[in-house]
Amino acid sequence: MKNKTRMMNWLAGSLLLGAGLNTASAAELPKLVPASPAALQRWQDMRFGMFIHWGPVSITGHEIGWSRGAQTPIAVYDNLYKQFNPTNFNAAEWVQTARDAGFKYMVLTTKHHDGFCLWDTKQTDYNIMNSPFGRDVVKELADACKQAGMAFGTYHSVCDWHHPDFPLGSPGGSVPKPHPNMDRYTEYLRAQVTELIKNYGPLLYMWFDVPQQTGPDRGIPTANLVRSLQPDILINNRVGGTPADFDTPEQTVGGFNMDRPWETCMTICQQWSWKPNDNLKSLSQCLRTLIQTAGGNGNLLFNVGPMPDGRIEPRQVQRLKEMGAWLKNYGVTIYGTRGGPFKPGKWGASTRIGNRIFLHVFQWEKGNQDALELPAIAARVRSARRLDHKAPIQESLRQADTPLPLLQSVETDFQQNEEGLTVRMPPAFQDPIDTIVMLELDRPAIQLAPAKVGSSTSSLSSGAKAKASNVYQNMSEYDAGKAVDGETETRWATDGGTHEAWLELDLGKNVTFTRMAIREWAEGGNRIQRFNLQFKEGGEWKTIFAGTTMGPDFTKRFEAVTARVVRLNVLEATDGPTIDEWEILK
Ligand code: H79
Repeated sequence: MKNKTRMMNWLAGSLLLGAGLNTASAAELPKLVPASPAALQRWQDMRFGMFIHWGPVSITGHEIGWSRGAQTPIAVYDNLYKQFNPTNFNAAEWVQTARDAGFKYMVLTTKHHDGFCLWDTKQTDYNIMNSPFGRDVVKELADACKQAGMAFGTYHSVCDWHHPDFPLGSPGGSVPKPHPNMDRYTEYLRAQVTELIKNYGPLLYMWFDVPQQTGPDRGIPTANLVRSLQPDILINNRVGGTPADFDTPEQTVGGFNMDRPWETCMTICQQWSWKPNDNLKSLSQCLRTLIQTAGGNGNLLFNVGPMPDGRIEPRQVQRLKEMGAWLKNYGVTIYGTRGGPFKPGKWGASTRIGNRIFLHVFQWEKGNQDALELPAIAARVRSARRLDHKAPIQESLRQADTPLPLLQSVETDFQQNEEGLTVRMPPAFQDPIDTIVMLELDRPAIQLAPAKVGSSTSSLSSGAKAKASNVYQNMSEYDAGKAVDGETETRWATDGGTHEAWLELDLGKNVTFTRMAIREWAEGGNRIQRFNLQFKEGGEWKTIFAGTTMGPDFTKRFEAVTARVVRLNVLEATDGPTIDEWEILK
């Protein structure tokens, strides 16, 4: 969290810095030549790309660019290339790994902030041809991609903390250089971009990064140069001074957006370049990230950092293979689809294509473990089928009217009325990572308005009037309402040493409910030892349920109760009871 805030501040700072340097008025600014809509859609259809951060820095195991002048002294960092000899590098092998993982495109760091170039550039000697390896890595990869029908793109850092003309240096672009010349540097950058497109293209896109000192007066002409060299190329929003073609949320899944293309870039471990024993994401994390991204209508650019010997770390290859195995079966629900109409959330995500919606369910209803309640959509659901992949689904499934072979899907119970859609799934058929249900509609799914799942519609207690016997230090930050504000990050808390307490909700009118889900604050441990849940009837409290410990995952189903006022009585607690969220459900 802290790191993210730091990163945001840093990014905002560098953007301001770039904008501040722009002295031209808006009227004089060059206009960006727009992207080809067809090229944008082709790229969006790919959905899943492989990002590769590599260079001599992999020898140290520290972060590319950022470790220069930090963990590694500049004089040491800048000489690493003299030892860089990745003799096990095999472009065809990387591309095979990418194919097996289900990636549709590959993007390599041609030059990161450290300025080292992975291709045979004529613009500087600081490049791979002068390492003991002496092979043009960009060329070999671009060729291998072409051969395999894999799209190829380049990451190219706008800032260059190594180049003497670039005004800022290491560590982290924080140190001014003695003789900067931004005009000359811009020429250098454009000459390199030209080499990349002319000698290694056509490229899927150019992914620029960290446009320090680069406002629209420099960024837009660079983008237009790129476009003039290859009209159907795409450009990300970090070329400087222009959002260009797509947004690039970094290390976080982007927000649902049907209007503006976006691509999340994220590392398979924690570092961009290789780090020994880095924390590898679980298969569930990897797949759910991809699903949430596609469900939000974005692409995922998933990063690996190859080792100094030229191989991608075997455990990373293994994880990628697992993703590929899943995509072989379920790729039909990702590639070529668009996000929505149900917005991604904790519950899961949805994608759509033709007359179909694919529900990817991560979490079934609390206290109603076999159901998912979805908001109303303006289409009739003809059938709901669980994709059950003993056998791979065929590409033909992507046509809306293709009947599904029975082996590959199983009819699923669902109900649709004006209020919404309920899908039921016996727990035995729920997949621990992702249960996929295909809905067949009576019209094209893309027409449907985006709809939010859960919260306001499902919890009858959201926004209820709440009061409590005790609030921690009487602080509004911990008041009773925090248990029904729909946010698990906020909580109702009581003073330290409190052993008994109550929390009362006024739901505004009589409502009927059959379930409750309560999250006791996990970090406090199981403080609640004995409690009951009550409702008021004719001025008297009646008990719905009495329990002992509660914990962060308490759910209860009961005979329907109709009431307006309910309360939680904590009768015994080891320390002050505190509740993240109390949901009352139909
Ligand atoms: O190439 C990757 C990053 O090196 C680059 N973009 C991706 C694709 C990037 N450049 N700037 N930033 C990311 C944002 C700044 C992140 C930072 Fe940090 C957080 C700088 C200091 C704290 C990450 C963590 C780098 C050093 C520590």
